[in-house]
Amino acid sequence: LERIRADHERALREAKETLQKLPEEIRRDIRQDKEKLLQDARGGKDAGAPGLPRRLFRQPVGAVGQEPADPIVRQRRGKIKEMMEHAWNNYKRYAWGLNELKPISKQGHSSNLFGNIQGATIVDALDTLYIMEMKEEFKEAKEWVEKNLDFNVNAEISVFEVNIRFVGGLLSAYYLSGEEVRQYHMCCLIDAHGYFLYFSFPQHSGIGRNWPWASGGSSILAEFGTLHLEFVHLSHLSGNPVFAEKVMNIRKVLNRLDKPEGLYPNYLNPSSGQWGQHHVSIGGLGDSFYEYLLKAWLMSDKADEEGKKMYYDAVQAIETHLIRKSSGGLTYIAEWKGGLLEHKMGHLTCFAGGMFALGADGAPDDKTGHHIELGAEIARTCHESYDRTSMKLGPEAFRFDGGVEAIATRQNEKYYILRPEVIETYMYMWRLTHDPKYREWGWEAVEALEKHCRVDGGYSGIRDVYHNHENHDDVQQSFFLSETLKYLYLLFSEDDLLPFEHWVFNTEAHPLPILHKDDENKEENEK
Ligand code: DMJ
Repeated sequence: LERIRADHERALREAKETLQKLPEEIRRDIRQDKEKLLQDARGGKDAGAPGLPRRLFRQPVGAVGQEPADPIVRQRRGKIKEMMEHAWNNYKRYAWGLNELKPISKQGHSSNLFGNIQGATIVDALDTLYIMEMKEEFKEAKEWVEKNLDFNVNAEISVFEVNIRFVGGLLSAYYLSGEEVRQYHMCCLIDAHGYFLYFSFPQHSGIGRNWPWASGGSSILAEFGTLHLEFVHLSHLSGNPVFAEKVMNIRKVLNRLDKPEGLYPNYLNPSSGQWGQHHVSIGGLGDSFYEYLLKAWLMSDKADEEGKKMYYDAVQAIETHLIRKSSGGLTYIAEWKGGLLEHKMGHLTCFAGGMFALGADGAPDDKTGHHIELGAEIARTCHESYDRTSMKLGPEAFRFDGGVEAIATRQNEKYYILRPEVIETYMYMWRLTHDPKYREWGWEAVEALEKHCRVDGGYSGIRDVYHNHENHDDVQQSFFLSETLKYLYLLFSEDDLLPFEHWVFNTEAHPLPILHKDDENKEENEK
């Protein structure tokens, strides 16, 4: 506690000093810090060329796949690529270089999640452009990144969003495309390194603050628990273990804490180290924490035993306390509020179907089949949540109480903002079972997106999916290009495109390579 207090005081002192500086002085300091970081990452003054990774680039497996053999599947996949072209071309035309597009008003859209960092759609879309073989577009996106992407900003950002979209997006683009952009991407990552240490770990040199609404100044489970995949790769590429160490420490603290009924509350107070309100959710505020436990284990080529144990223990507790079956036979994941269940499931929670199926293979006590089954049941429920609306697109949250099942009852839960989670689950279920219904359900979503979300200027979210007429929200979210369209494309691709034996997807659908033990050993021996 004393150390934390001293660190806070130091951060406050530094903040005060910073506030007294002129903007040019702040920019100069940032530049100097950055140069120092670059130098440290290179291993001292004279080592290596600027920004080059320490590791040799390995040709990725399955960065580009074969054409689907079935003509209908081929044609459907072609249609999804055309959707990507429509989204991209309109972003390019009306909002180039800005974070997102307003497809109705045909101008840029800025959200405060990224501070004044710009270009979220470009960075989020890089890898989708690459795997869809949109070569020209990838080239122009890459050039924009080289010339314009600037983390040299003095602003408040969401660590979570910038990590999953920008750091994840740049890492994937690097791992997929290699040589071409290696030098620059590595520079960007080193940029991100520095500022991530600033933002995520205030005890080092920056200032961090929590969301004012989060249970008494608490930090949020899905935010501090969704850094592992990216940070492990930052350490892997730079040779600097500090990034992985930091995030593994977060995990250790969580592992040691007492958990109510084995569940992880969404809020943790960073000063007291105690849980805040005992709210548990596999949707917003909790979701990707569970996802990253599983995927960290998979990404480590199944070496990360701590991640594995925490994941399967958590799933056990979720099954016991949160998963329920409705009287109509739909399996859903409720929210837990201090022991009481709220029988509501968010669109965000629908990702869990894919997660259960992906983790099925390693499930303890012969539960592989059971976890696949759980994934299939969640997929079915989420499909119902789409099917029971007029527009065949799912609401933000749906309920299983007051006589309804899989239907949104509150006006403020009826919107659809181009989210990917249901399609993500179809993609995992398809890859892992090859049951054709998942492609059919995915195609239903394509038809609904085309009918209701496509407008002249791109794709827009919908304010009420139970209405017969669209009321557009006028935002083309960057995750529509990075996730929704990518998962659809993968659903209609052969399994050789980004095969699961070689890649894991971060929570924004950016593929990161599995760090195979054999490759690591080979590299060690070659040194
Ligand atoms: C994405 O940014 C990520 O999938 C995140 O984990 C949750 N929400 C959005 C999309 O819905």
